[in-house]
Amino acid sequence: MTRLISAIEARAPRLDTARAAIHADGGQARVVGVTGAPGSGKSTLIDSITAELRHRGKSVAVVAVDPSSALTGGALLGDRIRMARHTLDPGVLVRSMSSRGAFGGLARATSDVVALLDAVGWEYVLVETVGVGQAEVDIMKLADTVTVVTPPGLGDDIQAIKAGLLEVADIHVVNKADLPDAKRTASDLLFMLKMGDLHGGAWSVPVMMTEALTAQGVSELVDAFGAHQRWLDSSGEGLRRRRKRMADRLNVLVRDRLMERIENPCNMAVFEEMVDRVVGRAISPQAAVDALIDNVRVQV
Ligand SMILES: Nc1nc2c(ncn2[C@@H]2O[C@H](COP(=O)(O)OP(=O)(O)O)[C@@H](O)[C@H]2O)c(=O)[nH]1
Ligand SMILES: [Mg+2]
Repeated sequence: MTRLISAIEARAPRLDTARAAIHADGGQARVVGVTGAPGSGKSTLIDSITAELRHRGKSVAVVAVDPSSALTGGALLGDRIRMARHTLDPGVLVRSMSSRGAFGGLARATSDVVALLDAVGWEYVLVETVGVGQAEVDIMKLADTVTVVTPPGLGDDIQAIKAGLLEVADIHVVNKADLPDAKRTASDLLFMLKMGDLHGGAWSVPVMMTEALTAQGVSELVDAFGAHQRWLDSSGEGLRRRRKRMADRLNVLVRDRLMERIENPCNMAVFEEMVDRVVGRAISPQAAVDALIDNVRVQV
């Protein structure tokens, strides 16, 4: 299992057969994304969510994705220690993913790994992303339910908004509800959600409060995952999202396949010459690309 995940991360060749099997068996897992600023308590919360789901008899795979692992190796180590109480439980699997070794992009490698965990029967797949920005938003696209975690005490400066995460949330969580300002942060979030009316009123995005360390509010949060799932199923939004996801994926796969079929993408001598000519402003980069592509032979 672990070796297969590693192979997928490294985009090993000859995975297509495995992929077909994975696809045929997939589509059962509940994929829940947990995102938010570093330090907001995502990992602690996932640990508590895992305990709650285990209590409800569900198997749980956790995928901790770290786009900047070179800088935050310590954070992942902390996560390992935090999840330690689950290590002897065969109903829990924890896997960390970093950009290192994930050729072709972390979002794609993560989506392959989640598909595999789904196919082999994990009932819940929880995806944590560390860091903020586009990489995080891309990774969250593979979740059925996106949970955005915000810590209190940031005054007017709500991090979810800074990070562009307000819009992607299906569920907002103000974690560290034991700290002052938690209520204020929650009401600020609610206010902004009302202003934005981001989901067109069809799903009213809840703002929940949790204390991840003591698991306060975690059972309610897990209930909210269920409510969101029921809404996805009954509204047709779940199917719409799955379709959109598959369309994106097919696009990427078609592009991959075409790239693989291109022999000698560039004759190095011609390439170097083009670089010189562009640097010397003899030709434009676009003209160089035209010339280089004329050199490409496509296998048919
Ligand atoms: N006071 C308080 N601290 C918390 C709570 N949840 C997490 N923390 C602490 O916040 C810090 C960051 O937590 P972590 O889960 O690593 O955050 P992540 O970077 O978002 O994964 C740790 O020291 C946790 O113990 C909470 O509910 N209340
Ligand atoms: Mg973490």
